[in-house]
Amino acid sequence: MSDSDFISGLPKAELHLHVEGSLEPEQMFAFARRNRISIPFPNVEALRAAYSFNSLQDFLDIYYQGADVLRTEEDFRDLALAYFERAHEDGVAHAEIFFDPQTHTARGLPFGVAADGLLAGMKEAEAKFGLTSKLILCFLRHLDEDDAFLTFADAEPWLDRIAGVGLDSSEVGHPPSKFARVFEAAGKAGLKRVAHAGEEGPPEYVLEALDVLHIDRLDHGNRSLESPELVTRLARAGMTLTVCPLSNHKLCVVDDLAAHPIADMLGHGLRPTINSDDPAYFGGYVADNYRAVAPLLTRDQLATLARNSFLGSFLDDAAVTRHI
Ligand code: ES4
Ligand code: ZN
Repeated sequence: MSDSDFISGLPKAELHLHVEGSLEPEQMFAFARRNRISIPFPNVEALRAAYSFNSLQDFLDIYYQGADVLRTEEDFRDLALAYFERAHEDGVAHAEIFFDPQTHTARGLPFGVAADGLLAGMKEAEAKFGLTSKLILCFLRHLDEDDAFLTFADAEPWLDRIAGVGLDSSEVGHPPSKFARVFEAAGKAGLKRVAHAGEEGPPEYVLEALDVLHIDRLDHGNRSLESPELVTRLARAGMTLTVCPLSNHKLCVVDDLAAHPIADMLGHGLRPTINSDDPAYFGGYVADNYRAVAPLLTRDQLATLARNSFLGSFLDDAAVTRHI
């Protein structure tokens, strides 16, 4: 069996997926047409050609602009369902997806347009593909904590359908400690907590995510490897890292996929998983991300990464056992 078939056939969970980052250029044009909005690119090819980034901020600028075509519940439902269909083809049995409500409420959309649309897509994906999912509300860290609290208040009627909170957007200059109080409130409300840390930011930001935000899972975490003490701590805690190889390459977090630290992470006793982050922007869905690092790994290690994805999920123990 080829590596590629082996990878597609591995049952896996996807734990780091920004649903707005699954908006394909073709879909962007289709939503723009249906909502009668113009896009500042003449066609799909020109848009795709703009997907060349030197940093996280370079990417975020175009990503927030792209999300402007999402206007209705149906848009969010269609977006989610298209992602789940593609993920299902890659052998994804369970997905925990991020959304950025502030990107949408700042444009005047009520919180429920995104939330109800995504929840409808999630329900349909379970019925159609048997693919289960959970929804994670991400706070934009370039905005202040008061704005995050307003968003958390908006989310109140939906909290029974939201598994956790996360923290994303521009990392450097916006340390996890900026969101200490809103993460504490989310914890008290019984939500799981995750945060992007150590993507571009230093190991100290990962420490803050652990000690101040009390995270249940670490998104990216690459720069943890610069601190042996932190690596030991993450390994001892059994902390799951949601690693995104194609994203790391496209955003220049790693210079060369052949030098991706995924094998080191496994070697140090960490619990990494493989994920696609923003597949429409970074050139591949989850199986493509496994394929990107497959030359660095044995088949046993690839299977360990897939198993880690269920162990690190927010599924209950019985469901995890059914999957692994
Ligand atoms: C993101 Cl790769 C990445 N990092 C931080 N925030 C994000 N939002 C969407 N993709
Ligand atoms: Zn991300």
